[in-house]
Amino acid sequence: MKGRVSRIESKDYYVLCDGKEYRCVLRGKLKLEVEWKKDKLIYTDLVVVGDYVDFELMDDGTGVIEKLPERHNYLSRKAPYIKGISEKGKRFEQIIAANIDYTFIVNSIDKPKFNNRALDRMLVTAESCETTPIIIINKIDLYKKKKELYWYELYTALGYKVKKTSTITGEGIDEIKELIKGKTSVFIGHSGVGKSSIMNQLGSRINQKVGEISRAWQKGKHITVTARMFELDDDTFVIDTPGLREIEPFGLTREDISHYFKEIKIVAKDCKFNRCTHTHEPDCKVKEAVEKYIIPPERYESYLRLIETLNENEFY
Ligand SMILES: Nc1nc2c(ncn2[C@@H]2O[C@H](COP(=O)(O)OP(=O)(O)OP(=O)(O)O)[C@@H](O)[C@H]2O)c(=O)[nH]1
Ligand SMILES: [Mg+2]
Ligand SMILES: [Zn+2]
Repeated sequence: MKGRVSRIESKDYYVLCDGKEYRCVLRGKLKLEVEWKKDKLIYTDLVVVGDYVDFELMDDGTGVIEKLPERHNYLSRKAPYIKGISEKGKRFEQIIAANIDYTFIVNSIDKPKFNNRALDRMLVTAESCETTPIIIINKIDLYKKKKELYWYELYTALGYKVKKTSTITGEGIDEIKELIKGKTSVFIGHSGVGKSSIMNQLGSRINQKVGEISRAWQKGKHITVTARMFELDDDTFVIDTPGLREIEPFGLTREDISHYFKEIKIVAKDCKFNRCTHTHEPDCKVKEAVEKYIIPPERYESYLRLIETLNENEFY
């Protein structure tokens, strides 16, 4: 039978097939095939949420996954340091979910405060994994000013799709429902920004646990702990994920990073040096454009931070 992995609990893989969820395990030999990799983080990436799998149904109603799935694409990040697993100076890749069309990057206008640096890292992550990012600015009910929201204008002007939402007033939710039709969408963002709250409004059968009113984000308490996929109709899937403290792109070089900052890429071709990093070089058109506010200084700061983290733990 064919299905799609909706959640993973230790060694159990739950697979959606014809509206039913089957509890499956991996065929033993699948694990042997990759045992030489030894690393636990890679091991957990054998089968991930969003994978299409073949499974054999047993008499007791559970299933066995027969072979490793092929992926159209997947959203991944640099795995965090874990003592005893990460080798010195080396960071592994950790897959968040597979076969993704849209990566919804959820931010809140307040509680927790809007974090543009984190948003920029998530944008690079989403685009480098060949998924289309869509920015959500949630908790818009907390924004009382008359003038248009600065961040909404900034990211819209950069060419990104940006949606303002509130799960309290319902603003923007219908637009999200429209966008997700016929697609697989994953929702990422820091803890407490409202990913699960939005998810609960997308389908009547979705009932994800939500943080206590205005407390969860203050304590840095993570309400959602594992990724979970829901089927809204035959070809519409949404995936809720735990609020990760850090989402950094995996496996990118400096050149790659400037490539994903569109506004930097455009002016960078006129820099004096071909391999200009736009940090210390003379005649750098990027730095000039920042001074003239053609490139938003906040974006340039994000770019510099990303380049810095690359220097700290690069293994290319
Ligand atoms: N004011 C306001 N509060 C909201 C809105 N959406 C969610 N919240 C509140 O924000 C808190 C966190 O919401 P969650 O949906 O649990 O956040 P999450 O992003 O899923 O958090 P994790 O699962 O920890 O990653 C809850 O108390 C929600 O009630 C909104 O649009 N406006
Ligand atoms: Mg959640
Ligand atoms: Zn330059």
